[in-house]
Amino acid sequence: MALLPILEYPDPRLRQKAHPVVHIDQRIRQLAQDMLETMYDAPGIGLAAIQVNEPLRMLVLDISEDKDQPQVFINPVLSALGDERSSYDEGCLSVPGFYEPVERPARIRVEAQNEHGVSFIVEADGLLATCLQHEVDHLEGKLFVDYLSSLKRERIRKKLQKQHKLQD
Ligand code: GNR
Ligand code: NI
Repeated sequence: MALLPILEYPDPRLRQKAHPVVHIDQRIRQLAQDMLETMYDAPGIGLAAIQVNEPLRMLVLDISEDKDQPQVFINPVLSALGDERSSYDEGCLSVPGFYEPVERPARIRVEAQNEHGVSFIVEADGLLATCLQHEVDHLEGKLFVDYLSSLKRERIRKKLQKQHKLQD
């Protein structure tokens, strides 16, 4: 098991488009376990591989209260169900310390494979729908700050860049 370092905005590596996972093998299962450990440690409710500098189309999440329901999504395909939208205060482990409301489709469907290569389908609303859309955005190099005004986004970018300079 290993804790992996999480890339932080505005790191350009977060803007890569992630590649499909071709073989779901032991390396991928180990990465999923390390991502879950990193997510629980942070703590967060989701984590995309690109956030730990692995540009692969996979994500982990656990929105359960007791943090005992880990889920692994490999090569997820997401679609909106209906036109209803809902707003949720979003944060991101790659944008630490900032929370802003983001409006997204309220109900979605995701088809993916688990860490054993078994395909499954999830229909979601509420927090799970928000989290899955946030994670699948990461696979496209997209961050929740991209939905904010350029003024808010620039303010966040400058604050984080200043923190990173102080850390170096
Ligand atoms: O831990 C997280 N919390 C969260 C809260 C509201 C909406 C989305 C999220 S995902 C985030 C973890 C993360 O950055 N995943 O990419
Ligand atoms: Ni995130």
